[in-house]
Amino acid sequence: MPVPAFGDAYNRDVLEDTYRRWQESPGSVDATWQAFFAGVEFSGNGVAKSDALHGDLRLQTGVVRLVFWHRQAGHFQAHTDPLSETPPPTPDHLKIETYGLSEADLDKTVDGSMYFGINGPVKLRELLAALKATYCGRIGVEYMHIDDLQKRTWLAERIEPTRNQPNLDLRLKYRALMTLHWASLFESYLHTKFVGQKRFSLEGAETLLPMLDAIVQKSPSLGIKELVLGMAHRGRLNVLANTLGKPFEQIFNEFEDNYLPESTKDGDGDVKYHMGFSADITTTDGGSVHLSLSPNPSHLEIVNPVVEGRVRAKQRLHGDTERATGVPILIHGDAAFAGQGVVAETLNLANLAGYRTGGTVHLVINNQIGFTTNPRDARSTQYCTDIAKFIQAPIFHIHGEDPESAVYITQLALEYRQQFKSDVVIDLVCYRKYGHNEGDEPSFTQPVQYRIIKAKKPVPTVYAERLVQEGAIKPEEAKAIEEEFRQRLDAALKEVKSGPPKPKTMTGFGGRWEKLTNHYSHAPVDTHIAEAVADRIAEQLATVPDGFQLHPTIKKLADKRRDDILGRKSLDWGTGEALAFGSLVLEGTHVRLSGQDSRRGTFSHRHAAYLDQETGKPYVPLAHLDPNQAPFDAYDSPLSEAAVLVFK
Ligand SMILES: Cc1ncc(C[n+]2csc(CCOP(=O)(O)OP(=O)(O)O)c2C)c(N)n1
Repeated sequence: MPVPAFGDAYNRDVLEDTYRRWQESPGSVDATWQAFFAGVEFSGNGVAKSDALHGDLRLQTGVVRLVFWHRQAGHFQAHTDPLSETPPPTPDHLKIETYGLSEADLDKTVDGSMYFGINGPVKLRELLAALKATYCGRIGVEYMHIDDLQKRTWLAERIEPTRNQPNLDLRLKYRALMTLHWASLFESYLHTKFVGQKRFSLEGAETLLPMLDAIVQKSPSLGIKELVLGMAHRGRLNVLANTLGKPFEQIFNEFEDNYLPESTKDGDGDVKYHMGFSADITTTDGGSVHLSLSPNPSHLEIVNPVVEGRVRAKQRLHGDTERATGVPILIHGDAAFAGQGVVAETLNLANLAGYRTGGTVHLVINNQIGFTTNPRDARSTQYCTDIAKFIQAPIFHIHGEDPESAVYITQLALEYRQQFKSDVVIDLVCYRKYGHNEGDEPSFTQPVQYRIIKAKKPVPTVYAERLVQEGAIKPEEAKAIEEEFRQRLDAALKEVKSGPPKPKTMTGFGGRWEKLTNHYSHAPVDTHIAEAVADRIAEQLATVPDGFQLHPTIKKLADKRRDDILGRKSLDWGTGEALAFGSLVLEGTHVRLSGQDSRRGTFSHRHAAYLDQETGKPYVPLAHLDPNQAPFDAYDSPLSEAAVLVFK
């Protein structure tokens, strides 16, 4: 059943006219109206007489509008902010009075079948409770901006019957608690053992770890073999240690006064918040997934297109034309996601033939502050995630102290990515326990917010108490997780303190990168090609498939290129390029051109793609040189000046 596309601007004349037409012949009106009038008849006990019509219409129209507006705007009332004890007040969109309904209507039976999971008659009170639970709980859902009905329906079919409530089994609850504790203890350990050092603590946003864990754990069952992560400073050390399994010893070593970063290999003087890492992770049920965290510079969000480019390249190397096995995961800060232009540039690449990666999972650590700037001074939008709406990504807002909702929505988001191969966003609404870094005093600039934050219990404590209260775990079990983790940290620190100063261990380039060196040479390279190769390219440039209607001027140009090469005459720039590209792909090197005018060439000199003058279909001669050649791709690209540079 489609999600009804009702708005709220009803016109009585249209309604009555459509109703009359439906009475005469139900098939003469569209399917949504058919369902609507069936509901009207139903609530009129099957006697939708003309004089009863308006009363029934009022009720059923109200129902339809309530369902529509909860889907559309329920997130405004969702309780997602852990710094607020109460949910936001009910906006007018969600009040029954707005739709001409009253308390007296709540016990009337209405047709609830436009809501998934209620198939038919239901008391209005019950329908409203279902809507509130689904759309106004601890998860705010934005998906009505998605035009694709299939995607919208897929989401509604999942979140409505379940009332969008997480239903984690005990094992998953325990795992969520464990990863929360890891996140929190790791930070407090660094805080006490390396006093005064910057670490860009994750505290207040610990729920990020159960979310990442949910992605890792679920990946193998969805056919995902590789995750490429990109993130900035916040929580990076924590993610390195607890998600990617970078040895604690290595991290502690980098904090030591006697750490010698200059002893690393050429050009790798990275600081610890910028370093990349990769690891193969075995999941609890024996699956395997490769994780890499991209190195990043200080420039916030610039890592986004790098990650996309890496994933795209990996997909090509693995022949993954479905883009199903490698998934980009981008972790953003709220201020950076809303503020940095490269975010928009990268999102704009999401659906382009030359750049698609089959969808990115975006996780926003929304700690409701950027350095010392409040959200109202940092963006003109309601949410820090609004930028993602232009690519029609679904957006989920999650209460940062509700790890179960976070895990459940993360699983759903990953399924959505795999199902539709498109982007999805999760906005983790949380807080930042300290200042921007641990040396900053946040109450200089946010006195009220930090009074609330200082009074808060750590996120794992809140969750552990909840689990104890519901009888899922015993208090000793939460303590045991802490104790076991602390011992691992102690052992690692002891190891670091006991030895001589250690240089950073370089993981280096392995596998297909083994031959890569950092040394650049200006020595001339032999670029000669055999004459037979040049002739073959020449013929190909002037050959089109049977029936292909080449523009007469381009035909002249193509023939001249062929004749110039075959005649060993001097060549123009475009012909020289064609010989270079053609010979490279024949040697097995992939050639990829991207830029706004890549196919024609800025000076109308390239003509990498010929266009049939009748059908507009392209034909790329250099892609048809030999069945065994490497690909030749020329993509006309967005007018991007930053993202496109880092996307190889
Ligand atoms: C392009 C760029 N501008 C400014 C900075 C300096 N800077 C580093 S972190 C930060 C605040 C980022 O806020 P947010 O994205 O909300 O992340 P948070 O630190 O709150 O986790 C700023 C301004 C930077 N690193 N890069």
